[in-house]
Amino acid sequence: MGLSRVVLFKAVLAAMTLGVLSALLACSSAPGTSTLSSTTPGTKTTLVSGTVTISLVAQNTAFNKSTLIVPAGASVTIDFNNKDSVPHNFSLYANSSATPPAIFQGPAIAGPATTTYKFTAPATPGTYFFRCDIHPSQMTGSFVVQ
Ligand SMILES: [Cu+2]
Repeated sequence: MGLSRVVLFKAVLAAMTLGVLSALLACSSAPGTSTLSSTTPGTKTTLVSGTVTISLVAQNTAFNKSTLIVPAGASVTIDFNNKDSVPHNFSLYANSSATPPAIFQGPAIAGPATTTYKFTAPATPGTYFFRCDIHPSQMTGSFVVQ
């Protein structure tokens, strides 16, 4: 009961959002009253933001996340926090063979320090591979592009 109410509420919110956007884009004739009768519910996925920010911590020669998930082609920002005194970085490769050139290779930083890495996610969905190039056997993970 409670859950279904929440689901309904979210559905109404989504419908309202779509309704407003549809009204803005198409000058709908009845924008204020069409919250549950939007004609374009299927466009929802195209409204997902093309940017994503990920927090990634390096500590004790390990990343705090083993899987990162981003939309295809998204503008990715990684807020990188190296809590170790030794240098770490973040690099993205097509797969775990990590054959150069990297899709993205962030400059290594010695900690404790933070930096920001920005790059564009691959346009092709799939499971890619990230690692710290200084510790390629200890600091690795899956970078999933959806
Ligand atoms: Cu490292």
